[in-house]
Amino acid sequence: MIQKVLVANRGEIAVRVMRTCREMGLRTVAVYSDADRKSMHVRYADEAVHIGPAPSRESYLNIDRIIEVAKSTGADAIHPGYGFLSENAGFSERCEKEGIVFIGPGAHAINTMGDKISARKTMEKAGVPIVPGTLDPIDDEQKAIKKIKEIGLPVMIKASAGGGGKGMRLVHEEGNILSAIRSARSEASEAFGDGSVYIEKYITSPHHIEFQVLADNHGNALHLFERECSVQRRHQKVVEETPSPLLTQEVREEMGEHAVNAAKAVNYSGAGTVEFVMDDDLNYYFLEMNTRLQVEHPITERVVGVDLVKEQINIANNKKLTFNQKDLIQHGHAIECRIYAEDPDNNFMPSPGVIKHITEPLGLGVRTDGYVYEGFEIPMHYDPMISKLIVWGANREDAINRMQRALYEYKITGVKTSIRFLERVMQHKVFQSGRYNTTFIEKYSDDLFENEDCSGDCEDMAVIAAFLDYQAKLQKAKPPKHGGQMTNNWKAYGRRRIKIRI
Ligand code: MV4
Repeated sequence: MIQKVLVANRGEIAVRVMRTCREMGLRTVAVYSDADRKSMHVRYADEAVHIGPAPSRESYLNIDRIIEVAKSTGADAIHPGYGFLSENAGFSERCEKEGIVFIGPGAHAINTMGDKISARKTMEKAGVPIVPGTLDPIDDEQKAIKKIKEIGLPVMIKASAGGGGKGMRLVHEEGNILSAIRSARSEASEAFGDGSVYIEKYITSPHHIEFQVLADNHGNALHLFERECSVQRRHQKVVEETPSPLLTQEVREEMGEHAVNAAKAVNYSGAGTVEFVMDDDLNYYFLEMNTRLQVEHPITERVVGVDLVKEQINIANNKKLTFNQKDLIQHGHAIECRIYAEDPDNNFMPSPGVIKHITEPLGLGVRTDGYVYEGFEIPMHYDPMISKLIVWGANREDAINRMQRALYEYKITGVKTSIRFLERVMQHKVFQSGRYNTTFIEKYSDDLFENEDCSGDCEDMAVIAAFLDYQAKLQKAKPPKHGGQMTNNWKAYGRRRIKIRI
């Protein structure tokens, strides 16, 4: 049985994993780079070991060093979190070889799902609907053109080794087929060392719906329903919710069964996510499987009432799942907003820096998974996500209202954040209607981003800008106690729903 877990990650997910370890009575080991000496995960762990310089290649991706630390600290298991080594089949295998439990699936599942062509073949065999297209890499350009004419334009050329949008080319016109194939191929060779590409019919304006699955090492697999992840920008998710406002109970059950079959087809172990694209008529197709715990896992935890990290650890201990599919129901509604240290009104430019003040929302139905504190400097070397705000409500409307309340309470100064942008998403009629797809942010960018054109609001804006300027001057002269100096500014922002640029 696992006694001590090394968490091969940083930031909020490292803290998240260690919280469950603490509840389960397990000892924890943090690893950290030069840039993370003062990171929360280092303080939270029972022990922390420095593993190298800031660049992840030399620290959080350094397999030899991480294994060495597991051995020197006597950790008997490694949790990889998400990103970094979490979907590295070689790392999973290496852990096994070294007699360390990898809290995640085996190399076979990671490899099969990591290669999109082998994933499509495996899903086809398992009866999981895949996007119409090819099941083999393109080896002859003329045959590819013929095939694309059969499928019908538009199509996507995708890298087999890709995922998350890399090595993808959309083709609308016959004349662009060859250049799309060639550029996807060269981008894939460059990025993944594998230039294999294949063809898929393009699903226009799709919804992104994913299913959480759990599978133990005794042949039991089940799903924990869906997450709707269509609010995204450039393949970066921004808001996730569950249940999906789009699904019917019938389609939900059908997709859930397919997700379980996908997991079984690769002899999956642990927590995984099966991604689908869906059109407005609820036609859905397998896209890929993520063989890790995902960023947005907490909304599932809240609505289904399961600690996914605890399940991962129990499964890694070869325990059987303690519940059946029919034991699981979706209770109420949960939404997650990702809070980034970036400026949404300046093309989401990362805004690293020192957190000057932070007040996190609390109260009924609110969870924050974060890792920063006052005085902490957000390193520029890693993903700029500061925290995740997760709320629960008895129904979707209550959850949206609660999210707006929580975003109102959230105060961070020192770095720019996406909080105000998220408030605009929550207030948007199309988001509130539940009838949005992956084109939402782009399509409604005029409503969601601040811009120079403030039309009728110009006068209000000038008044408030002057007020804020006056406040700023006051603060410089006499800094108030408790860092509460921004309160009035936030109220001014929050109550006047106008576009303002200072
Ligand atoms: C697609 C698609 C439409 N048709 N494939 C984007 C990331 C990668 N996981 C696959 N992606 C897509 N593949 C076909 N055949 C649309 C997307 C897509 C998308 C998918 C999920 C979530 C957000 C997205 C945003 C744009 C495009």
